Amino acid sequence: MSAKTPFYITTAIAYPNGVPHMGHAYEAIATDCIARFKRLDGYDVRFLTGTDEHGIKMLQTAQKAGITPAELLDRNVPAFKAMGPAFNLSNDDFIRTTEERHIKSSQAIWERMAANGDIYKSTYSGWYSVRDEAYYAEDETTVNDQNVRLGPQGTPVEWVEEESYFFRLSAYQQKLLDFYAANPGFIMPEARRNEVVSFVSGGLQDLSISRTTFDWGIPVPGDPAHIMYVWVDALTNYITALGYPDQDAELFKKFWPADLHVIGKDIIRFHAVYWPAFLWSAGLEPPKRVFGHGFLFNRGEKMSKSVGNVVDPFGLVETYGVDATRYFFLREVSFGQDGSYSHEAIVNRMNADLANDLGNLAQRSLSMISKNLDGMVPTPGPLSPEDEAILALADGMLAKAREAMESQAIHQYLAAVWAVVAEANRYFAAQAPWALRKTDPARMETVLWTTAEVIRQVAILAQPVMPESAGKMLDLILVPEAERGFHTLGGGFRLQGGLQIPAPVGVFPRYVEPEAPAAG
Ligand code: ME8
Repeated sequence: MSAKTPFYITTAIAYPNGVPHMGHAYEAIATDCIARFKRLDGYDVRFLTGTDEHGIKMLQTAQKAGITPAELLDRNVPAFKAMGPAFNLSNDDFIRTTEERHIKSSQAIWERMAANGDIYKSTYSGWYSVRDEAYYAEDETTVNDQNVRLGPQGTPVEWVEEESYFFRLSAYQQKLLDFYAANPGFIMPEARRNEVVSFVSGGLQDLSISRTTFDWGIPVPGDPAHIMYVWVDALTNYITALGYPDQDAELFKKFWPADLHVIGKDIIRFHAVYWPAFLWSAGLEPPKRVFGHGFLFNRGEKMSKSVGNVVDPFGLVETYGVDATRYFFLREVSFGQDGSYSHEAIVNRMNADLANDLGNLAQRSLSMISKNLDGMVPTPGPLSPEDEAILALADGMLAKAREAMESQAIHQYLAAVWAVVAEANRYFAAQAPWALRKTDPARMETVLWTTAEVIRQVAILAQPVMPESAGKMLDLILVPEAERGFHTLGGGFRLQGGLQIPAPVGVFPRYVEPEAPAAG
């Protein structure tokens, strides 16, 4: 049995009613970065992503295209799966809600909730947003100047009236409020928690959890005229993938409750209100944390398939490369807040932070080792206060990064690492090892060793955000696979002198604008 602490992390499962947009890729990249960080920090990580394939939105999109929902899935799901290799995602599983394992699991959780007395049949009449796949109370809607009624997310709502099963959500109001109070870290960031607490404090209505007017969904056990409300089925994906309803399944025992559901801020209510209530009703524990990240805007506008201003995430990777794309979004956008991006902003980060600050520092210091020391990593002599100072900063990065990542502040973890990169550049310039070559070669060796040791620690810490490039940097200084974990950070471990390293190759290409075609 492994002694590692388990860590279960998930993304939302996307609706494949179109191809993936940058918002989907952003969520996947951020979640992947957290998963990789935890793995390198010694956790036994399980990372799940997938697609949410039922519901009226999927059905209507298919109908509009003149195809069946199954054909719509065949068209779009491959693109969601292709995000894995394109963005270098390290997910352990990819769940599709049309899979047999999931149908079984959704019906099982329904039966448990029913057995607990939380499900009853009645008639629903109220507002429904197909785009959000959400029911809204009348006082959450507004009517715009074109006389269209909109839900709180700005999407149109329609009047629904049909026989429906209900979940006794109202019975869980106090339990939820007590739970939020006892677990202040359950909903993050704080602004999201406040929203949810105020929503729940305002009173909870029982929730309609089945539909009869279409059939693209999972049949309700014992009453197949009803299909489950898509969110009952969607949320259940997180336990299906661990083997539910088999609660003795190895994965379930090890990984439930989940440590972290990473989702967008628009779907906090489903995860922080409905989901814990469903789980309690079924006799299961709620997840430990729900993190609602912000929205990405391209030139200031929210991207969505329905609005049509989607920027193809695969195109970004082709243009800038996977690691620069990952780095840009995770460094530039404060995780939890909205962010925007543009070509200029990406190129700026790529050239300034990656090619100049980190890439040049590695290239200049390692090529000096290559040229002046025949590629032999030097053994340091006595350390000067300047060497001690930069090493202390490098040794301090892990604690700062961990602290930031405790609250999913990915941008702060990266800022802490790049602050050391900036300081290492100042150190390198001030020590001027190229000048020491003639005057004090022993001192030059110490400066080059110190710089290489800082680069080693930076590269190890850069792996979660840029797995490929950081790996290449570690290859340059011959760090073996077993020494790439965070246990080698913080000063208890040092780069050994005497290694024969290859001549460095550039790891971070500079972005150069393609030349305009010559006139004439
Ligand atoms: O909500 N910027 O699916 P979805 C950042 N199937 N994130 C964005 C975004 C943007 N512009 N647009 C969407 C669903 N997202 C459900 C989830 S989970 C059991 C079921 C995020 O395809 C969004 O917030 O509409 C969500 O977390 C994810 O992308 C999938 O959105």
